[in-house]
Amino acid sequence: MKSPYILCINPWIFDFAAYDHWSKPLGLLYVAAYLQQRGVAVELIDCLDKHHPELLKRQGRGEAKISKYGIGQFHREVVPTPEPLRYMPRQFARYGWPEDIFINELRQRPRPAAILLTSGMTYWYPGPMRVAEICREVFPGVPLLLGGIYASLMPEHARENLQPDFLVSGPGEIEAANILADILKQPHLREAHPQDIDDFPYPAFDLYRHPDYYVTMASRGCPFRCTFCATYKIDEKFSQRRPEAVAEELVRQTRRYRVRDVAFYDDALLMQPEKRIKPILRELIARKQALRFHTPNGLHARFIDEELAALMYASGFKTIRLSLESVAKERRRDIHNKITPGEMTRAVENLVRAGYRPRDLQTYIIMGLPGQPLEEVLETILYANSLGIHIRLASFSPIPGTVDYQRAIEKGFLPEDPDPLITNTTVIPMERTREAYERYYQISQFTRMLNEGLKLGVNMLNPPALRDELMRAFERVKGWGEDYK
Ligand code: B12
Ligand code: SF4
Repeated sequence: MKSPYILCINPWIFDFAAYDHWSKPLGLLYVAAYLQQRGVAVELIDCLDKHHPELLKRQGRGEAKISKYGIGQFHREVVPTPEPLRYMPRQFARYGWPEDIFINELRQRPRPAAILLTSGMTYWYPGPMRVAEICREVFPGVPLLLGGIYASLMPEHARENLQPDFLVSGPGEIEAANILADILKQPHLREAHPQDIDDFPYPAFDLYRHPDYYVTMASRGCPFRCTFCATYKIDEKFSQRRPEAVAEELVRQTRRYRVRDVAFYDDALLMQPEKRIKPILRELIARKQALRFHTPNGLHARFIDEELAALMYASGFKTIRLSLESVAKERRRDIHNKITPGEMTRAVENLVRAGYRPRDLQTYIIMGLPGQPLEEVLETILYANSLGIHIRLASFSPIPGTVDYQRAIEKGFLPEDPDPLITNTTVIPMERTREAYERYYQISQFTRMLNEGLKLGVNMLNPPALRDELMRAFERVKGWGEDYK
């Protein structure tokens, strides 16, 4: 290892639930790659890495258990539930390595010149907070730079609770290089920053001992402004990369890391389809790449015409999540008219014509917005179920700076200055009572039942179908009570 070097850290997740759905600290990997490109030696500690040899030893495994398409469970240890969440009838856990594995990882390294700590969801702040505490103990005096989503959305809270030496809000490549220019006394790090999004390097997956999949972005930001979304606060402007550059990256990087699965983190991957996504997919098909694509973030279904659906099928899109949010007219107008039920139906028809089964497709439905009636959620669920597609309920997580955050405060659902912990998506924070939680829990169980029915080839809401398969599905529903403690 060259000296001096920079240590990048992806912290634990503290939550009721967490799963590796192509979950990588992509922002930190972009920052790391940018520094590497400028000659800085960089190391990574990812507390969520499932391949750590000591973790595997303790789990009694020779190798990490990886499911279909490269995803899998994080190591989980139950921890005391923080005070504001005690009423929740679920166990709180730390996801990722046991703490001592992390401390040993730090201790066996030479002292870094700086630590670059990233942060995810705002309500996951206990993770970066604990990492910051430990880093200060093991490496006192080493400058700590904090960036990422929590740092971008709640900079004041982060400053107060983590006390980083530097906090970067928003895109971090250039900012981090400028700060490190002084720390490392390398003035060249301030110079020649690219203007074009395609001149930034690929994310530094070389820092992983064993990548199970690759993650990238073909664009940054989003041109929409949905009332519950804070994307505009993280990336103010919407920019898309050149299709040739994206296709080249996918070919090169998946060969380099020997992976077939690729997740796109874009907020608006399908915008301007003729100029962007279609040429990317045509190029990949022409180059005969046997890749599998996943879009954990929702897609704008209105752009999926017959041609795009066919290209998605031919190029290997396997996980397709379409943003629906709500069928209610007023809601749709309010959250930005980004999709109508008619457009959703057409997108599903096009995808089915291209070769997908409806149950291969998934849709996001939002629930728990301030003042949103439960009937609206149920109506949307019924509509999505009539299309035969898998439903993913996304419960509202109020984010500072958004219209719905303000509304939640005005309607008295949220205090003026809430602990971000109570904005956790699992909490259904609008009415913080066990009864409210149970109502929403029932909706989610109902949805699971519909989804389970689709897997069995049964539409649960179609009475003639209520036969043996339905009874089998009910048996499985009973089993789900297990995680409701
Ligand atoms: C991909 C994504 C997901 C993925 C998974 C992400 C993951 N890593 O696990 C999936 C689809 C699973 C997901 C789920 C959810 N998400 Co989401 N997601 C995103 C998204 C689109 C991109 C995040 C990302 O990685 N960006 C890519 C990189 C390049 O950006 P970045 O991390 O910000 O990094 C840059 C800077 O921050 C900085 N930086 C980063 N680290 C560091 C470190 C240092 C030291 C420095 C200097 C700089 C720096 O530099 C980087 C490069 O410029 C964001 C929106 C957005 N545009 O950010 C929402 C977002 C983070 N998600 C959000 C929400 C609401 C959710 C859900 C709650 C939705 C729901 N209701 O179910 C769930 C929660 C899941 C859970 N388990 O709790 C919110 C934030 C919520 C919050 N309270 O924090 C966001 C902001 C979108 C929104 N609606 O406003 N999400
Ligand atoms: S379309 Fe998606 S990313 Fe864009 S503002 Fe709406 S919710 Fe956010």
